[in-house]
Amino acid sequence: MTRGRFIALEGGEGAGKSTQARLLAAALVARGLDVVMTREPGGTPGAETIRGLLLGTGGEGWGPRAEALLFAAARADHVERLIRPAIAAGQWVVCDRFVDSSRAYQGGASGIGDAAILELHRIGSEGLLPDLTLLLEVPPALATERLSARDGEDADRIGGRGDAYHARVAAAFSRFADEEPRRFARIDAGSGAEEVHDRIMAAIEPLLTDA
Ligand code: T5A
Repeated sequence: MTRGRFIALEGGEGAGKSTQARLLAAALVARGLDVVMTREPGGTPGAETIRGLLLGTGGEGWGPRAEALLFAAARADHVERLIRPAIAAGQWVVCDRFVDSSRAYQGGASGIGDAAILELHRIGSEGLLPDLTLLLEVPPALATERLSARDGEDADRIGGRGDAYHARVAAAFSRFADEEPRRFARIDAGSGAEEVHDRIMAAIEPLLTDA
């Protein structure tokens, strides 16, 4: 049995995470690996229910603390019921967002603080971290262009926050990558999907040779 691996894709809205998660999962399957593709918030029935509560635009929404707790609760279920069992079974888990999103959005942009988010993660998910976190970076104007081509004026509750909020998210991600260069790979995601995919495959090569 090959050793299970856990790869997360992170970045701001419209960076191309979902597109690249699909391409990466397909490339790993083509190499004969057993792959589970999943996402956050979500990935299990319970966490998908919490996703609806977090991202739906009805009602009055959540304060930053309640929001952080809901993300941590969704993640706890996802880790316990899907991610840890998959890794233990030797599968490669490709996850569209993980705890670094909570650190960047709730911890950084919403002001809850990094230490509090990491403590929630310790309690909820026993501090599980990916083997590799791919940080997809695009200039904000390009992300906006991609999203308006896809969604028009529609945005979910968090995606619809203003430019200043999303600039704080990007700054926080950038700081995490600087602080943990071994866990993060920064990916220039501003070119065509196949070119970005090639950069990702180069970044995961050490995991493949070590598998
Ligand atoms: N959140 C999440 C938190 O606040 N805290 C947390 O802990 C977690 C886990 C999730 C929201 O929740 C927040 C962050 C988010 O606001 P979501 O619907 O999952 O919401 O939103 P995102 O993860 O932001 O996903 P998006 O779909 O908006 O962006 P992606 O996945 O980065 O981009 P993707 O691949 O869907 O691409 C967007 C468009 O661009 C095109 C695609 O075809 C698509 O139309 N595209 C490209 N076009 C040209 N060149 C490329 N290279 C392209 N790549 C993609």
